Amino acid sequence: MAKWALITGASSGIGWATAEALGAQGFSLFLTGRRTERLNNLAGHLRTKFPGIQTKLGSFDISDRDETQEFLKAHYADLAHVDVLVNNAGLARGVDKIQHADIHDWDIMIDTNVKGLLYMTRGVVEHMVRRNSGHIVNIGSVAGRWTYPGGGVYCATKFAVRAISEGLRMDLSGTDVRVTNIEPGMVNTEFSKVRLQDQQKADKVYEGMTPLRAEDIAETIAWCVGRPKHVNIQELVIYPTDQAHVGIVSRRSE
Ligand code: NDP
Ligand code: 8X3
Repeated sequence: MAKWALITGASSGIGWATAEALGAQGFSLFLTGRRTERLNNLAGHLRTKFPGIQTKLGSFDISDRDETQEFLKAHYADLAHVDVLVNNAGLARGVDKIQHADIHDWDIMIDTNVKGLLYMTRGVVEHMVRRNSGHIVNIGSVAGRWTYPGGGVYCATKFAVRAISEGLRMDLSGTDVRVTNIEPGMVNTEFSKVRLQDQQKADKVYEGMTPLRAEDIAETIAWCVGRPKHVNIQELVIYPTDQAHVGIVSRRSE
């Protein structure tokens, strides 16, 4: 029987790379995001690269409770077979200080990174508990452990991901369902472009340093998922070598 992984935010960055890494492990893949064309391209690419796997797609806005509930309801039977849920969809919006920030940016971050992750978890974990098997991998961040100026609300959402991961692990105690929180530092994806709404500003974020690649995080996720069932990697902080801490980046060209 096929083993299935559902990856949210698979249309780009870490989610896309994770689809490739889990596809290489023989997982059939349920890929979600808003950009349907990207998901179609990814599914085509994966089926060519890994002919033995199956793919399913879900295009919806995870920050929208009704849309997400509709997806969960429509795919209730499929979700019963999900072995691995990678809660990856997320974003930062803006770097303004709290006293100047756009409240709309806060709503988007909180609704996506916290509420969207919770909706998906609720929809999948009940099946895992029933089967007494499964693995939920949340993509937190170093921003879920340490705060930096202009990042207060994004950091709050990732602190929430850490708390949810810990609370869920406690709630699942006594079952064989595992929960992992991956906490990356700087990864060069579309993240900074989405946050700053400007490609040139986004490029400057990584200037003179070597950031993590999406594949670095994907390989780590695949490794966590591939551990024997009695092993749960609870949390992992992964920085690029050029980043000693949030805000402490070695730019070798300076
Ligand atoms: P990308 O911007 O490249 O990818 C983000 C993904 O999330 C996209 O596939 C996007 O899909 C999806 N997404 C965003 N909003 C929604 C939404 N409302 N509904 C459905 N899907 C959504 O960034 P990354 O790959 O870097 O980000 C992945 C995760 O990693 C995020 O949770 C981020 O916070 C976290 N992270 C990133 C770091 C970095 O430095 N890059 C470091 C630490 C953590 P679409 O637009 O098609 O909907
Ligand atoms: C993204 C990493 O340091 O930009 O979560 O917040 S950081």
